[in-house]
Amino acid sequence: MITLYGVFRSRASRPIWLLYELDLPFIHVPVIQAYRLPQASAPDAPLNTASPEFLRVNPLGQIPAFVEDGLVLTESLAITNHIARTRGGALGPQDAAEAALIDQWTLLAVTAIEAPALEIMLVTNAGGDGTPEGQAAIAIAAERLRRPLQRLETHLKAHGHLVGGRFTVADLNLAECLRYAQAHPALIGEFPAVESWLKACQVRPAFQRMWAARMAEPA
Ligand SMILES: N[C@@H](CCC(=O)N[C@@H](CS)C(=O)NCC(=O)O)C(=O)O
Repeated sequence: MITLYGVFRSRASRPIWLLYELDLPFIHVPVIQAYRLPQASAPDAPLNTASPEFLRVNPLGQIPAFVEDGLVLTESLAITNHIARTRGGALGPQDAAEAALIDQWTLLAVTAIEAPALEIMLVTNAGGDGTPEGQAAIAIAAERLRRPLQRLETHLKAHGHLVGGRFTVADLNLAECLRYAQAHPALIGEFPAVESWLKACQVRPAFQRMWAARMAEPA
């Protein structure tokens, strides 16, 4: 049985979305980020990323973490790709070429998309879009995203999805990294194929289920 550590309001959303897609049972341990707690080391603090018990699972002190049959994985997209490869059905690779393409889009997601998209979300959530410094930071992050987004736009216009003309774990991985940039709707609107693909990913019942659970969790 899979054990997945991490609250919904974290990158645990990625494997949880996939587990819901595949209807796979798992034990969910809602470990929370230590920095979100007033006193992570207090005796009555909930299980968190600085708890000794969790550090025995992931010494890096980050969520998500995945444990199954002695295999421990502590990178969200390594977790999704492993699940997809081993029991993903149509959401996983059907041959070596698809496996390579899924790796390619996953790596693009984490190297070219995630950091600037996250910057946009963090600055916006902190109210920085109302200050000149914040606006400048958002403009720089948006500019960093335009080249990979143009690459995606061209690909999605031609193929509809990232790999194999169907929804796969590659779409899930990339949609989750790009989600942070939705705090800048005008930027996403510059790329209509990306915008409608993202919408299609996020209306999937498994995403909606994950999102409802996330929204129900205290902020
Ligand atoms: N590259 C890692 C990043 C994991 C990560 O940064 N997790 C955050 C929550 S989304 C965390 O645990 N932060 C707590 C900390 O770094 O102290 C992944 O994708 O799994």
